[in-house]
Amino acid sequence: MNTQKSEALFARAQQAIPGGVNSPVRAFRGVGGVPRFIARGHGARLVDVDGNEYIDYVGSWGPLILGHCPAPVMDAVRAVLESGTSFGAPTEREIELAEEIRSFMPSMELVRLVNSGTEATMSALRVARGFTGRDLAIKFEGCYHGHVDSLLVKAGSGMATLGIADTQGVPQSFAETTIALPYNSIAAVEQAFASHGDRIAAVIVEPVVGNMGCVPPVPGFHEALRALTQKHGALLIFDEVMTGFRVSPGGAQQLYGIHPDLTTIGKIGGGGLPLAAYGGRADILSKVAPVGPIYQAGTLSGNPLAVAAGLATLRYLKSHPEIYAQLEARAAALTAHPPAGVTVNRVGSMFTFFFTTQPVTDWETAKIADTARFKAFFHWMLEHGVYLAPSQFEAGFISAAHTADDIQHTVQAAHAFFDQPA
Ligand code: HOZ
Repeated sequence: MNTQKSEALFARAQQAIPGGVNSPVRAFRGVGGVPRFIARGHGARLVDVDGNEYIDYVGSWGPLILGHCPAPVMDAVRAVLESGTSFGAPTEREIELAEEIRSFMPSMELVRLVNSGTEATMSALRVARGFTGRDLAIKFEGCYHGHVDSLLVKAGSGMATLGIADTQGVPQSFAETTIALPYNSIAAVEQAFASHGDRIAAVIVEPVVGNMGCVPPVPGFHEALRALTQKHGALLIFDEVMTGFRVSPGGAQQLYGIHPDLTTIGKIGGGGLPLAAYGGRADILSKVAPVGPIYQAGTLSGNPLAVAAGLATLRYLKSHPEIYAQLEARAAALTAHPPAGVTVNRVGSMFTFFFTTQPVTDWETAKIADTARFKAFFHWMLEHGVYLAPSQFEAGFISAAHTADDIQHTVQAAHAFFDQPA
């Protein structure tokens, strides 16, 4: 496979951009080699600058549930483009998007639009602290909620991939506001509440983890979080940046029947443009400025192009509910027969092939995966035209643009890897 142009661009990028990338997970550090510089995408395909084409299971790390360049989204963005790119003043479509989000997730009684998942979780946590008057937050090891200072404790995604246990640059006093517990351990949460119950503002959780690879909740986990937070006067924050509109139209909260106090969304909600949101109970969101004393703001919040893309995506999903059955079928076909030595985790169209024989239920069980073997697998798949996330500790995503043939090609390529003589 010719990668000359990517190689040249990567060398040049490193002279101008830290590590040559604008987000660490893009740098292929977990797998080695040269990241592919992308020229364009169409449907389920990515094309790099050397003209190599790949079936894309990254989907911009989750947003592209309709694939690359879906006509309804492209048309919607084109239609608003000529009216102006930013006003810093309210527009009617922002209301429409907030209403649309609420129709998918009724727990989001009031919704504030922001620009990124990080902003959404940062703001939700501030609101939880402001509302409860408490400082501590429980998060789970291997979950990643963006690069919010106090949430970068035992975080997944790029932190897990790069082996950065606790980032520098976060004051100790910020990190001390976070209690990091093993995912899926109800006992650990009970114990934390028993010790610090009256100081805990919130529990923030990826209701299906995507950021240590895909790790589903065990039965009863979310119910326990709901009950314990309610009992102790803390708020339950579902970080649905990845799962929102993905694992079901109404996200994980619909799938598991949980009513969180606050929710963060992003990715699909922005239709591939920079948009995210936080929202939840009206009595809590009513404490946010300008109605209340908790401050949060943004020049580009509710950006017209991003709002148009998000709205078009959500409306398309709403008018084509059959997409979810198709995603389920394609994902089931992709993950049906994992090779020996591989554990597959999947919820809807989120999946991870873990290179371990043990069930993966938390960071302790995820991190024992054979990352050297994953690395060989990743490059094999790339050579065979399949673009997976360049880390063992990330989820893969299927879009409505993936065909049965795409899945078959991917399965065949994967099995060919495992069929090689040792
Ligand atoms: N949540 C995504 C990765 N797990 C974000 C992508 C990024 O960090 O660039």
